[in-house]
Amino acid sequence: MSELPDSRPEAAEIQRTGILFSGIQPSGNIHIGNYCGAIRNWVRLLDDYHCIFSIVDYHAITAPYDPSIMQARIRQATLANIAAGLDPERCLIFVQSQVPEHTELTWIFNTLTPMGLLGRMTQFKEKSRRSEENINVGLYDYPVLQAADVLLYRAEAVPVGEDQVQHIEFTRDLARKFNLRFEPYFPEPQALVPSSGARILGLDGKSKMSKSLDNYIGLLEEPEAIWEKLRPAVTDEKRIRRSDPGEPGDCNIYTIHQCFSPPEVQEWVVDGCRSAGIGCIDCKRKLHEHMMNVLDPIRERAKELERKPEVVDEALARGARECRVRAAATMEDVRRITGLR
Ligand code: AQP
Repeated sequence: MSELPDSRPEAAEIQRTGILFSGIQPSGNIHIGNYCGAIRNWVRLLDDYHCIFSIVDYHAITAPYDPSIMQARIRQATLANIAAGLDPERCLIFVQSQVPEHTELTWIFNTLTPMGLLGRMTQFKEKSRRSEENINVGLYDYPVLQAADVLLYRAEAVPVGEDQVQHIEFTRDLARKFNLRFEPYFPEPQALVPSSGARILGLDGKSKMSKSLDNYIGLLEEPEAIWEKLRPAVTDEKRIRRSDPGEPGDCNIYTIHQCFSPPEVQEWVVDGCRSAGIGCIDCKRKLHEHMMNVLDPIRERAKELERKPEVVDEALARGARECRVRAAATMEDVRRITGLR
């Protein structure tokens, strides 16, 4: 796993090498956890790699969902990502289920995967605890499909939040196993995690901010709605009175500051919190101001994209077209290597 610095080289120094792949589930509203942990880095890396991003609908259906709104969610996830900076001229964006080779490669990888390993995956254990009545095989097999997503494009880099690192390590092991069992073919991809924002907690300050839990701030929410959520959000729980000193390292609000606020504001938070010179509401007001500096232009671009649906349509059509060609080529090789053709 490598850590991404918060700044990136000048465009002139950049040479595109290798393939980068990452995905996002259309399982609800894209939130600032997705932005800080993943999308922000995807945008930074656009010129460094040949980038492929997927709206992973096969993954999303492993949790209970309403089929009548799935297409709207897919569109909304695509639109939010483009608005956040995924320029479709500089990367491919496609819907996973439009490239059926993802599930074909999953089957082959299933035959190389010990069952016990999948049962021990953190995400599987957490999600099955949350929805006891729907612990389906898809949820169990999620990491294998994710490995197929990445390796179908022979990607070398996978920028993700902290929660997905275990799955990328599993992907590396699977690539190695395939290469040893058959012949060297797949690269062993690297997880790229941001140095700040890799794990944003929900507004409850307990579990990870998630689309499927009602604990998130949506990337495209209006400023007033965001303030209404931010104001009561949990901070360092040891800070009960305004006069109690706090510890920013134990506060989710400070973690979010690290993604949105400049260094001098972060210092102001650390000093003010530890000395009780500022209160939590002062800290949140400042965060809101700096979040809006980043989110206002994203929200404006999203509104513009809503008026131009052809931008999303064309991006997804081109993404599917080009990814089908790449996926078909990999599967030709894989069928030959595994003796299926
Ligand atoms: N809270 C988070 N902090 C930092 N990064 C996060 N990511 C997700 N939540 C956080 C990163 O966002 C990318 C896309 O995530 P995903 O949609 O594939 O799945 P997820 O991790 O399961 O996201 P959610 O929001 O929690 O969805 P649900 O509720 O449907 O399970 C990934 O790179 C992830 O690391």
